[in-house]
Amino acid sequence: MNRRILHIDMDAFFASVEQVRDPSLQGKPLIIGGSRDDLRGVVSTASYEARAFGVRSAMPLATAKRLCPNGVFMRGNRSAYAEASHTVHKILETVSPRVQMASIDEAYVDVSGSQTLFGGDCAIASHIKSEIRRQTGLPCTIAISPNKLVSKVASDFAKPDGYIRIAAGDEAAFLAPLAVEKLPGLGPRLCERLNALGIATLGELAAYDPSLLERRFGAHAVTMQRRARGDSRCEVIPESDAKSIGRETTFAEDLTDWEAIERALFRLMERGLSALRESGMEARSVTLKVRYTGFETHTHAVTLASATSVDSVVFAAIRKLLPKAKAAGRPVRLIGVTLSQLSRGQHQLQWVGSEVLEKWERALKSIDQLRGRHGFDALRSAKSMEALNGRRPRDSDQTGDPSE
Ligand code: TTP
Ligand code: MG
Repeated sequence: MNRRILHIDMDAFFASVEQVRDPSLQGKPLIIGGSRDDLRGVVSTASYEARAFGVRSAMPLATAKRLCPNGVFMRGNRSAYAEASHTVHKILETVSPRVQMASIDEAYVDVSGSQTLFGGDCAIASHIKSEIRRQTGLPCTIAISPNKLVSKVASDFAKPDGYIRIAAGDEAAFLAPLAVEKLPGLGPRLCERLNALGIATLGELAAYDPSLLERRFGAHAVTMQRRARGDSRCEVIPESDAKSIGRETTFAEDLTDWEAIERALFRLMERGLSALRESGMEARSVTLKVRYTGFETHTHAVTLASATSVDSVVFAAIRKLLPKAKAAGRPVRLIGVTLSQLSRGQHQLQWVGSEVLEKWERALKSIDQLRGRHGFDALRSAKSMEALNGRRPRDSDQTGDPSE
């Protein structure tokens, strides 16, 4: 089947919402994140007029003030952004039921089945863009290609207020002239190493001798080259499809050593949480599953105060469940963890004004990127790291219904 995946990203989202709320701000350099005198804050986003002065997201407000002394500075209004995001989500669902909100202002839509109804990619994009303008007044950029990866890169390329379409078979040619930095998952350090090999563009990366690349980057080289050619098979996962994310492992022999069991458990949790963040979601419920010798299986669940994808919060919750599992005093055959009561992207609303959470988000994001590049074991918490030194258990991943 000819897959067509749409990626949409709102332009200068928070700033654009403010410009609609107060039209006198239109055409002005607008900086969201804090007041002009806020010495400690950072820029959430800036209007394209402010970007012309070099202002960027995550930059200290003090720097933004220096670069753009005549800019308008504002703290921002979370509920207005949430409302606009919700309206966009609803509009996207009128085009296809397969909508995955990837962040507050970004989504993927599988429009493969909507082609005949709307009359093709251009008609779909044009319908969405004009409906969003009509209902919210906001500009956005849309890309449609055979997969999520190429569409994500392409929409960035077409910003602002743009539309771009990449036909099946043209993925590699589209990516070829772009700098390696443009491919999600290739961070600055890795790009430096690629540049040092004389690889500056994605075309050069795709054409590089695979065995030489593998010598430098290990097994990850294959994935890197595949992605550089625009080959990616990730599915669009609508919120309603993902009810839980579970990870479990069966030990080669039944274990009584709880130190070893816990190490395996923490490793599984890291993997589950990483998958959760990758799909842009958060969990409110954590379930510990233990199967003892003889197949008797117990589950212990805890509901968190609020949904999260932050490792330390989930680790703390599961630690409280461990004494119950140990109390049985029996050898353990299988251990597992399930994250459920999933919701999408709520944490991003808390970005405004929560510096601590923002730092966590960034740290976890860069960890996930490193894992994407060098394999999951590239970065591990000290606790789960020790699991590698012992036997390597058989892990299994499941995403499905928690009631199974
Ligand atoms: P982005 O889509 O990355 O940025 P943007 O929509 O402002 O601009 P564009 O897509 O046109 O390049 O992020 C969406 C919103 O998320 C952004 O408007 C504000 C918020 N945000 C932060 O609060 N801090 C950040 O560091 C980033 C990158 C975004
Ligand atoms: Mg955006």
